[in-house]
Amino acid sequence: ELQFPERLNCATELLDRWVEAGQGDRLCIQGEGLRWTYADLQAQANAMAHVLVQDLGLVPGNRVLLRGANTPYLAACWFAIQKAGGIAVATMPLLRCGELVQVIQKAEVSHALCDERLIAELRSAQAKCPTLRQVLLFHSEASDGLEARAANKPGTFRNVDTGAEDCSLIAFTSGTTGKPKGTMHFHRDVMAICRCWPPHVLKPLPEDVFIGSPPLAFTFGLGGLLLFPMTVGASTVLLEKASPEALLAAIETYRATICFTAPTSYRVMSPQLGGHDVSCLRRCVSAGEALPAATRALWKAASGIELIDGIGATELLHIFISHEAERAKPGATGVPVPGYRAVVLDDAGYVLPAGQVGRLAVKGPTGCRYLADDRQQAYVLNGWNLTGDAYCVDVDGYFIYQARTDDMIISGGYNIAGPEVEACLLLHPSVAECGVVGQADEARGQIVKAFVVLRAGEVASDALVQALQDFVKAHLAPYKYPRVIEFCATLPRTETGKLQRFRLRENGP
Ligand code: 3UK
Repeated sequence: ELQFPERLNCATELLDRWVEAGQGDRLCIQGEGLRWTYADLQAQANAMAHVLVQDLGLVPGNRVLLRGANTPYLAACWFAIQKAGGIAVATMPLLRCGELVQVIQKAEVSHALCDERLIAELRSAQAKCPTLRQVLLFHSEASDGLEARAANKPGTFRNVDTGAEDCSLIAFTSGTTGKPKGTMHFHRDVMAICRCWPPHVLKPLPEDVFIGSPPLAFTFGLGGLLLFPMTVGASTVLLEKASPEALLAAIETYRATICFTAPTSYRVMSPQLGGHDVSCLRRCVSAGEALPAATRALWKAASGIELIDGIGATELLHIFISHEAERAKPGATGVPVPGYRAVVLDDAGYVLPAGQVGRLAVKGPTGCRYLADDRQQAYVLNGWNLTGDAYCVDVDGYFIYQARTDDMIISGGYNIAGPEVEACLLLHPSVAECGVVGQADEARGQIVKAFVVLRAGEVASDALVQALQDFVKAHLAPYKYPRVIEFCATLPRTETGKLQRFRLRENGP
């Protein structure tokens, strides 16, 4: 059981603590040519907190929209909000006006801090958002921008004495269907994720240099690229653009040691590793979607590093099933992270024995609290979080991912998990990326359809279709083979690297 004091502010714990301990000179954040120590970040956040309180009239409990690509300034804004007792509502940089309106209305946002380069969509949203009283630009040279205002403010600030159960952030799910859901997380939740997965699984050192692609608006990025390095006094590199190519180059430039990104990014980086010196890397973390065994093998062969897989969810804030690098099992996500329990349930809610596929249920120090949303009842049952994933447990207690429960393909009475067929196709030397979905079929209800991106130099042909079908039949139960294969140049993915199966089902690639 994790214990927290009744009063707790995550900015005090993660940021101020280091300065108070005489470690303010340690390197904390790099990016955009900046190199901030812990003391630098603290001074920035303190001055910004004064701006929030004095100039914008922020009071504890106000919800503050944050909008920007990953930069040191965005991180300083995040901590300024925590210091002032506000609630951070970070948004993905690519969100459009309509999506911003939904977030602002749902979270009753009163203040916004927005990177000047992303202001256009927010300005159009503002007209439809009466709760939004104050919008301040950061990363800006404007005379009334955040930097200009912060320049006249003191570098010290007395953090608001927040309660451990006061809300620290509202994270929105990247939901592919329905309206976006806001998930509330308390200051103690922020500290809880820092005490579970990092010390037991990642085991970072104070010398580590973290890097990666997920936006800080995605809790995978917030934890991996900001909270976790600061838990041990390590440093982080925030990249505004983190395409696989840019990430690879940055790993080399910054001599990064711990990398966070999605499986697809490891697949794209693997063949390009030869052109870079990435001997600095010691840990690589994959999350966001299932890690196929072929991708684990590809990255290991290219870099020598065993990927650490982990399943997390916005509802649970961070990773709850994972494995230490030394305990990797190809095809398995891992075991419950210390602090969490996980079981696989049948439809009636009974725990299933090893080998049987059912619904994943998770319980731990963090959990789902949807903001004013009746979908809460469906996600949490008797304290167990139902993530919407189909899993089975093997005889060693490892959790094996199958599919999102609503992505299971039912063909001719068989249940088929698309990701299993994808993992198989990825073992074929011609395949770079693939997505497998169900296609409506009169005779079978659904049939298995694969969208395949070929590796450089490979050519699409009927013979290759046949070869891929035979390949699947030889590795998996033959009824799982894709009856239709369509070749394409790219697959539709979210900003977080997730395959958008609904788009494949509806419109194809
Ligand atoms: C899927 C995975 C298999 C799974 C996230 C790490 O992805 C994160 O949060 P989201 O709310 O999505 C949650 C859903 O994504 N998923 C994520 N990781 C894996 N499936 N293997 C994995 N390793 O369907 C899950 O229910 O966007 C990931 C940390 C924080 C996060 N928020």
